[in-house]
Amino acid sequence: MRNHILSFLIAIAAIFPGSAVAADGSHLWLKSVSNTRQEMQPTNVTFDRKKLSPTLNEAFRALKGESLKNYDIKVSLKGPKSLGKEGYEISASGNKITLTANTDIGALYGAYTLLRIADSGQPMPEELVEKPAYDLRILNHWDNLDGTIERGYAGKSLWEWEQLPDSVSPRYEAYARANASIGINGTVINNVNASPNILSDSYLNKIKSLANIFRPFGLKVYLSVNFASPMALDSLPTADPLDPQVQKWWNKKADKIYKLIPDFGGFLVKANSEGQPGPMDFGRTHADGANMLARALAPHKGIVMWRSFVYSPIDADRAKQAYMEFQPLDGEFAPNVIIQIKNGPVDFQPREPYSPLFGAMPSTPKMVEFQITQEYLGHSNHLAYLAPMWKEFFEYVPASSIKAAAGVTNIGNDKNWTGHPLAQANWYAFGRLAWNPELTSEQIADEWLALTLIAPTNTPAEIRKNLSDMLLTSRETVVDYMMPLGLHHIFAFGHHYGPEPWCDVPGARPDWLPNYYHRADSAGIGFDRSPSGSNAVEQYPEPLRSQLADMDKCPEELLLWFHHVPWLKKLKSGRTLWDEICIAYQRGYDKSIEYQKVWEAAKPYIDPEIFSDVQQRLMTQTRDAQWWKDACILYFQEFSKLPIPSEVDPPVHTLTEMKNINLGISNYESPTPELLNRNR
Ligand code: BDP
Repeated sequence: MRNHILSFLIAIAAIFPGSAVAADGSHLWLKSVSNTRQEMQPTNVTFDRKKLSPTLNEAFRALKGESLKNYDIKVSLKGPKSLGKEGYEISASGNKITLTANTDIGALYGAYTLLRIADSGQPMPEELVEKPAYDLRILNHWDNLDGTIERGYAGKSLWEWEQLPDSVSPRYEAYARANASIGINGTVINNVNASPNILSDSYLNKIKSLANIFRPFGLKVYLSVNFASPMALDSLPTADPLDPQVQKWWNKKADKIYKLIPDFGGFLVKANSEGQPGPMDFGRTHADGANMLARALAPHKGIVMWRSFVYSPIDADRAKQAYMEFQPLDGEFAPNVIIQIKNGPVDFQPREPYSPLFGAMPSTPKMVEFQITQEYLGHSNHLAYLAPMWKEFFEYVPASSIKAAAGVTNIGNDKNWTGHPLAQANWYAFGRLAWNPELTSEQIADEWLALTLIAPTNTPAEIRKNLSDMLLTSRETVVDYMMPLGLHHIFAFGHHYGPEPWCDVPGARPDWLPNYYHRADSAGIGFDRSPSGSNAVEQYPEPLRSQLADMDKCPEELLLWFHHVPWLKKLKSGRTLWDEICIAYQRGYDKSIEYQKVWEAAKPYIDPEIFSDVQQRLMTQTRDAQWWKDACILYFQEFSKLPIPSEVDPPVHTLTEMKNINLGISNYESPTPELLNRNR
């Protein structure tokens, strides 16, 4: 009997990589980091240093990983200057590997790379030289001090503020390690809708203890700050950035922070946006506000990330507003200010064109803000692998034209960190792309699959290929069943989960309501942003501007973003717009069913707990895809008055049923499967 159990366990271990550790997703892609600290006895890993820093000790742990045990690894900290602060060089011949870096953190990044290569079953490269594309690769947590997370769908905040600084969760270190292993080197730990209290002495002491844990992993702490903090915390009569008392307050605050956290990174600011205070409350500009904070941080080498997510109605088209507010300020910002711009001009929609602001401020450092958490992509109920979306951005915005990349994280205190087990791939992909935007979505998906879900050596190639295709097509699938052909923002009010193209909330800002965006009427559908409409295309450079402005040349995936198109307009396929819309909803729905089949076929190779978790979520996704399809087709049909094409399944719900769905959840909650069941 014992033998049977033993051989069963061995068989399991062969199927599930690293299954000596819990297969609940908590280890992310790092199942095989060793617990060994540097030993006195001879080892296959040696350093050209006697004493290892905490960072090098971490490198040691990575290099002692099971899959590297047959290699003889030498680490040298005498690398060429050209490797910079974070780069490394790997050379391998037979079972001998040399890892060279200038710095401890460079060696740590190299160590994780070696582990990744070995763990994912790739061949050791003879020569590999790596340097990150950006000096700053940073996560943005939208975590509130009460433990809730704005737009978070994986539990509560990781930060246990009540217990800090005296007691620290082991997850803080695991979090830092996971980030370092994919090259992330900064974290803004609190919500951009920032509580002034984050800058109070009591919180700064708690943050210090987090920073101490993150430091060996090269992960710097940054804070979102409330622009009116001097008024809220110390009753100053104003937060006017040109007032010397206000400047003094921030200078003192910065000095205090750096005393506690000498390598503190800097501030992230959401100002004069969605009710947040800012310099414009005092008749000043974004540049006045950002530069005042920049002056306080400059002596300590800190930076200000100033967000451009603003949309005061200075034009009838929300998509134009950030550009209009910021472009005139080009060149006015201090050198340690970076403007943080969302990838698209509106707000993290399933598909947006790139924000034209990226091309409009040549004399200002800029960084992109991606959203990893799936606020507008089915929360943690839907599969949407986002690397293809971010790669699409880089097709338009040269990676070299920006200075940094930020990702609004999808991490919470759920055991598996991200709610949907496959959403871990998005955290992973963000880190990998911020390090190297040249990587392909496929490379990253395959790496992640091999490191987490499936053991390459035991999983048939066809299964691996189907899982990889499932990830790679998943974002387009969501676009298809939610908002095809450039439709955008037709979500339910507030929680942004399901469809509500009909939504009308008396008194709400018009640009928070779907019909502001889809503009369906008897003539057609879509937002005319061509010269005959809002002329938002004007903000794009030629020749793209003319292409976008022309209904016949505009990329079809963005058609309804830029044009109000007649229902019967013939598209490239030869079909009418109406038919294409219906077919896209069908295609998205069909794909969601295909994913269930792909998943089912992979069952023998996937850990059972993860298998059934994902299976449940894929079922929810299909149900939601049906909801989106029926709701949108039936609603838009009221305007088009055209029949649903024969290749599209007839709706299974009535429009009235769809309109009656009321999830009864707040802005920041995600509906549970039970709730979705009850409602349909
Ligand atoms: C929107 C979110 C809102 C955020 C805002 C922001 O709905 O919760 O506060 O973006 O980025 O997407 O500031």
